[in-house]
Amino acid sequence: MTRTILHVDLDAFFCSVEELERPELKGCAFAVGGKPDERGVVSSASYPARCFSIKSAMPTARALRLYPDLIIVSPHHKIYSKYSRKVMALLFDSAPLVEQLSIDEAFLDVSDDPLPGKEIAASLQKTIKDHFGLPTSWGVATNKLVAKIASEVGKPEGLVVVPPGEEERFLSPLPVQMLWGVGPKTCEQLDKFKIRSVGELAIVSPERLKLLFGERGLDLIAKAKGVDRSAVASVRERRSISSERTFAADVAEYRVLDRSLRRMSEELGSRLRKEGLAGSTVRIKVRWPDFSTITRQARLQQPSDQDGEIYRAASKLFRKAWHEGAAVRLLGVGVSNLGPPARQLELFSHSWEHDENLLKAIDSIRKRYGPDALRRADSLRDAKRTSDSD
Ligand code: DCP
Ligand code: MG
Repeated sequence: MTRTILHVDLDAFFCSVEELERPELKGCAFAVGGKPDERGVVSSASYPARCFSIKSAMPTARALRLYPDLIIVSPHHKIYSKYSRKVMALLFDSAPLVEQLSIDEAFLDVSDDPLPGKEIAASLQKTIKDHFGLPTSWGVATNKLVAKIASEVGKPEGLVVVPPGEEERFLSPLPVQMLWGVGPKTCEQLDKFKIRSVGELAIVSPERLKLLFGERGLDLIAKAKGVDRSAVASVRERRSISSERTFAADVAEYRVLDRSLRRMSEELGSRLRKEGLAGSTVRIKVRWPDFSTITRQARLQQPSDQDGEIYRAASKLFRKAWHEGAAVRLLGVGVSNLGPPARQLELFSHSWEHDENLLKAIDSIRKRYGPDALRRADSLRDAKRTSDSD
């Protein structure tokens, strides 16, 4: 059966919310992000700012060099979450299968709806604009891969429909990096063989690509042909939570880096417990002074919401990725594969209960007196050297 999948992504999300709160920003070149003198980065760039090549993840200082009159707005994460929840609630009420991908994007499977996908998307686009004042872009296709790319292509306030059978033709002229799973590294490798467009990738012989990328090569060809059978998994909850720190000055001291990992793990554990979630994958992110970034991840034996377990996994990953004296610009810890905590399994064999009561007490103190009210003694020292960029 041919499926009808919609993908929606809010346009310049953080900026659009700021415009609602401060209408004088409308039409201006501005960016939501951290301060340039604290080595902040751009989270979201308004479309007028994008005319100056300013984009997400770029250091604010660099964005200001590109356009010195750029307005920098400090982020207000609580308000963005509030708007995100409202939009997502509307989407969850509008289709039987909805998969929230991030704070501002989701897939909807409307295969069983008698209305054409284009009409459903147009109507939701209008409702979101009228009710919440937020612009969105929509992609309509027979699968998630193509729908996501279609919404990207139409930005801002686009609605791009790829009819059944047109997937490969639609993707063909686009650059390979628009395909899911084609990161800078893969792109670089493909570029060596002069494979730059999706169409060029689609016609490479499977044997050749298998030699280059192993089994993944075949998956790449399938993607380039617009084939994707993955289902819209109706998950409302968040898929991962993370915390990052950009150091005010690069840090090469293991003691300080490790302490930072511990603080972030404590923060994640707290957030997980607050939401009644546990994660079974722990990830670290390390950005070096030249901006190259690595991520490493490990699976836990069972889902956890415990600071100590997150920290131990993160610390182990970090020790493998880092070598003595290497300076670090940014450090991050994330937990994914979220679900309910599986702690009851261990109830009789471990000191969880003790830990859990202790952690509950810590959480309630932090709730009343702020996140810094209670910390492990060793995560307090050098705290001043870091600035949050979560
Ligand atoms: N975000 C962030 N840091 C990044 C990327 C994104 O903080 N490196 C945040 C800010 C964005 C929001 O997530 O507003 C959504 O990310 P998108 O990639 O969808 O970017 P935008 O919504 O800002 O722009 P677009 O119109 O391209 O979707
Ligand atoms: Mg967006």
